[in-house]
Amino acid sequence: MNDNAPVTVLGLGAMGTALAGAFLDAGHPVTVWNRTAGRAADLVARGATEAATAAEAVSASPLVVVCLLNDDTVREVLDGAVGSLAGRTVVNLTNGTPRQAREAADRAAGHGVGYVDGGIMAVPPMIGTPGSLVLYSGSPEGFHAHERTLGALGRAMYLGEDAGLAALYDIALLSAMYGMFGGFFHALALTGSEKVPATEFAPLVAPWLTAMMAAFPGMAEAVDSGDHSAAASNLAMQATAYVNLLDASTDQGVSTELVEPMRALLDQGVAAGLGAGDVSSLVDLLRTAPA
Ligand code: FVH
Repeated sequence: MNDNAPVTVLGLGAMGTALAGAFLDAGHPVTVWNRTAGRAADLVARGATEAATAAEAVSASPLVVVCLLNDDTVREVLDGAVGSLAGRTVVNLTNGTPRQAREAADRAAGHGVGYVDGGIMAVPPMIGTPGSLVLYSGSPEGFHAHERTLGALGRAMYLGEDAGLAALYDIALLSAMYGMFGGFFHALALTGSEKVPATEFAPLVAPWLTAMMAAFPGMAEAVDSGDHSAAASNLAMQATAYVNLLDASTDQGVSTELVEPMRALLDQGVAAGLGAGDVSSLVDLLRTAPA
């Protein structure tokens, strides 16, 4: 596909609007559709064509990028346009689960549609900038035919033919993000209990987390090898110190709901005889079903 390949975008929320804008900036003819009329005005002023129905929008391009609220919404909209979809590639950038992505790929295959699932690791203002990463998996033909066009959105990483992989990576990265947010919010509640302004404390957090993140590669190696014996800060010591985090929170009038689960997991690690090793062994305890 060349730089002028037409693209259709279904869904003009904050993200869909950013995606359509990036395609326009890259010189693509863009057709857009949104359930609620009126959200396309700025894009139309920039050169996009607004379709009256999803089916009409789909008919305009070989590549159909979908960015709607959730999987139910995607199913509803694509079902309504199914007569126009055969022979086209759908790239679904709506957040969802691996199971939903695999089911969508199966449904698409049944209608002769190439299906690529995606996970956007960016917020709308980042789309089209070097900091934007978009994960893809699913139809290799569909992805490679449109890889250059999709490059307008940010760095494109193709994870393989299994349509569920992009959603798996996406959800895993979001899990890491929400864990970080949870820790940050708890820390601000603690310091705030003594009237420390959040703006005064917050600048200490990023350098501390950055220093701790240096341990990630070693922990990942330990998880892959199953050898958690190399521990600069052993699990049993951390389980003991962690009690202070909970006690201090209670003393300061701060809820422990965000930090309790880690205490339970550390205690489980000690009970399982993992105390002398690294905390990376806790990953194994989180697996409740065979991988
Ligand atoms: N925004 C972000 O920071 C994140 C970044 C990572 C990826 N997510 C996911 O992207 C999907 C869309 O997110 P969004 O930010 O565009 O969301 P909204 O601004 O709320 O827009 C929602 C669009 O979905 C349409 N919609 C909702 N329900 C229906 C329906 N029943 N039928 C048809 N369309 C529907 C809605 O249309 P309207 O309300 O304007 O008529 C918007 O176009 C999402 O999966 C994020 O998790 C974003």
